[in-house]
Amino acid sequence: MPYRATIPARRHAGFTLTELMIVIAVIVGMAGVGIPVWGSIRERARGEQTRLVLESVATAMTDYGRTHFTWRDANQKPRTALLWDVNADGILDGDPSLEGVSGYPADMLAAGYTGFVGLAKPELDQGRLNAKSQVLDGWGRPVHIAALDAGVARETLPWRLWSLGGDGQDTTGDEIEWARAGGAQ
Ligand SMILES: [Ca+2]
Ligand SMILES: [Ca+2]
Repeated sequence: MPYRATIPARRHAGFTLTELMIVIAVIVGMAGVGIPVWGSIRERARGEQTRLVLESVATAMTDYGRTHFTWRDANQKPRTALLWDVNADGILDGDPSLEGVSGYPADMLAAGYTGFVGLAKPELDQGRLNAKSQVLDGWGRPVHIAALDAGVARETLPWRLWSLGGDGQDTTGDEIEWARAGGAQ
């Protein structure tokens, strides 16, 4: 009987289709877990960045002391406005020299108003300012400000600084806030 060598069937190199599908399923599964986790870490970091920005702003405002800016308009009539939001749009003012055509009267600028950054000189990363020198939160949106009680003495005016939070909408519960109580300096 002639000898016939038996040669084992050659295994295919690389993955079979089933193995490939398992690998793809594992990668998809890991990505499904990893993307939300990464998203939540990023949101937490932005929130933390925002808290630091608000703290720097609040410190600079408190150190500066004054809460109102007074100037005379073109008719020499005295005018007074909340120092940090002279154009009353609810956004902490930056450098109004860049905004001369959008809500800042020339007579007010002539009287020395230079916005939050110019007046209080807060310790801020330049990346935290936009082209108008408005202060930005961790999501790159301008920081909001409001006086809490316009009826109290100007130098002890309570105010509230806040970021809209991750959703960019106000009064949705994720806002990050820094408030100064009335009477405190
Ligand atoms: Ca403003
Ligand atoms: Ca919100």
